[in-house]
Amino acid sequence: MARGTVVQKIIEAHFVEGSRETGKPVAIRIDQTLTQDATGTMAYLELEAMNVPGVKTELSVSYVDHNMMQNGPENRNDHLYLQSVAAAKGVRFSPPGNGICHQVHLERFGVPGKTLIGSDSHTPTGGGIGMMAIGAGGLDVALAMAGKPFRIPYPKVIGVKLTGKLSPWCAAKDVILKLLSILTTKGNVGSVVEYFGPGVATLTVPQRATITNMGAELGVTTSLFPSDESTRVFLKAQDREKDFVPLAADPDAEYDQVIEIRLDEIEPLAACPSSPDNIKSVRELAGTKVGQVLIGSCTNSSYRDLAMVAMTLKGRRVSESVTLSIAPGSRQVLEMLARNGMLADIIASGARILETGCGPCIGQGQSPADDTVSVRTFNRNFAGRTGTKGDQAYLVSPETAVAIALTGEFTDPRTAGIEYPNVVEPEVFEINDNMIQLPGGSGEIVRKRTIGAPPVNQPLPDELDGVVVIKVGDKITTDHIMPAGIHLKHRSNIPVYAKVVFECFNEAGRPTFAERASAVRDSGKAGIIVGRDSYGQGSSREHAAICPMYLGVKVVAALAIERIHSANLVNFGIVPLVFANPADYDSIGENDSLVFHSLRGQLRPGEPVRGELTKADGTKKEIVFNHRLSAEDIRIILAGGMLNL
Ligand code: MIC
Ligand code: SF4
Repeated sequence: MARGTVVQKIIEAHFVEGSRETGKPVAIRIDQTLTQDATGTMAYLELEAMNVPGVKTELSVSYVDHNMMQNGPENRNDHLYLQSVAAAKGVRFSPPGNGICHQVHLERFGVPGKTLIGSDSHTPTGGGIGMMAIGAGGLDVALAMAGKPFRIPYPKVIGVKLTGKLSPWCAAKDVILKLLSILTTKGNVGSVVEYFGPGVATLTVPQRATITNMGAELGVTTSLFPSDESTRVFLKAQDREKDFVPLAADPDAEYDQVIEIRLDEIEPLAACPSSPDNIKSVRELAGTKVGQVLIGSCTNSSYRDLAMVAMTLKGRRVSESVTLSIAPGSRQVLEMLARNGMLADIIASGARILETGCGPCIGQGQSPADDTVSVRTFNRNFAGRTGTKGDQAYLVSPETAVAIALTGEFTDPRTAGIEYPNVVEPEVFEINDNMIQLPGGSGEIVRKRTIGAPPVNQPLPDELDGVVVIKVGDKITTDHIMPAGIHLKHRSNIPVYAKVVFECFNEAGRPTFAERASAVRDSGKAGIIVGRDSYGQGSSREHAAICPMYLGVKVVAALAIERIHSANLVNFGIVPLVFANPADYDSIGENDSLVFHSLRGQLRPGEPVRGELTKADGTKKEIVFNHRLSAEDIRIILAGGMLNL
């Protein structure tokens, strides 16, 4: 077990109860929460359902950054609900236009050594400033706002030792892409990545935040950096020096595993379609034609990133064969670029400026043309996430993206013949919090037609007569389960949103997943989803649990289920099971019957669960499943979900 690490110190300072043994549950006190609009409406509806009069955290902020297109009233209805519920419950509100939750939180609210949970998987961005920042489902965030501790498995600590210094045109993004090539998106559940070593001091807080942000793609609980002189400099520039506290691992700290990354050996990398760990060097891809370049997202739109882009574009023209669109991550950055003239250089080059927010990263506009390559500075390139079927999305650094925008093809920025711009970090950022609304007012909550209450589930039956509604393969992401893009606006209207569960697997001439699952439910049986490895990876969207629950799903059985998704399943009364014998995955098929006798009694911490499989031809077989459920998780599942408790 690791010793003397930063993460252990933060856990110790927030310890409420539980174990200090790796893998065993530990409950920690939560200082801060954040929500964004796409998951936030459910989180606050849940908070209301718990009858919590006001939040108990030190600081809670509700951001609007995902659903900002107003093609129909739904999104604006959500914003008004969020604004009014925040005012009523003691939560600060960051309206559309102020920026992406993670970037704004880092700039204005993050404090080293504090704990933060957010209803978004990229909450670990806060690890860049030395916070223990964790992504969770909306219900867990609502519980934290209600003053409840948050449970995690006591982490295994992966120490990443950084040495040396990045070379020109090689970026923080390349560091995390490198780590993704080593650790991949699978098998890291229950770990925390902690950075240490002499290379740390060479990285600024926004660079560190790029690295911890995309650590989410590793599937770890969180990633974090120590808090040092760079952290103090950043906080001072944000006029928040009083929030600085130093935080370092002990000199003789021990990690469960150590990986060394030499920053001077890092070269420009790209994550190729359709997984963030499908890494190649930009060198190898050189010459591949590109149709679209997008810069922004919570991973890469700090002042430094966009100033570097502006300085590279200055006096040049974006290639006629691509479109370059830039979505600044925060109003702070956009305002600074506007005031110092860099925005003019960007516009003059032919780039398109998008609204400050998530935008194309979550399929809100800018879908690429068919059969074209899209290059993005974002963190996810799961198939279809762009809004174009069969998309080819690559993830790169802003350095690589801007070189590609100028040439129209994959170009190693080191060989593009451009001088590396010398970005001077601002000594003072433009501080303007006038859009952050403080709680207070009449307490009246605005609830328009499209805001529905969270659906109610029944307690878990003892005899669970199940039918396999769908069987899917490896690495099924929450984007496969619950698509975003044009459907995102239905996030607060479960009956409508549930129609598109597993939409990408629907086939012409066959009832949809939603139709098949509701038919099973209406026949009095329980729906079962069968997955393979890394089921539910990606986002924190609890809709990937709520909507299947609404359609009558009671069990998800897979070879491995990702952390946040597994927690969301528990919160909504769905049993997450893991095949004890992986070969049994092959025995099961769609429409097979899987019966669990005395399931309520079978569910005990650390004990297997047995089900009886019956194939269409009548053959029977016993299948044994394991699970990682704690006594508390089981209590929640038996009740049919957290809200019933
Ligand atoms: C994402 O990047 O997929 C999202 C949209 O930010 C999600 C949250 C959501 O689905 O609303 C996430 O990462 O948790
Ligand atoms: Fe928004 Fe994309 Fe970041 Fe998710 S990953 S919070 S959609 S910018």
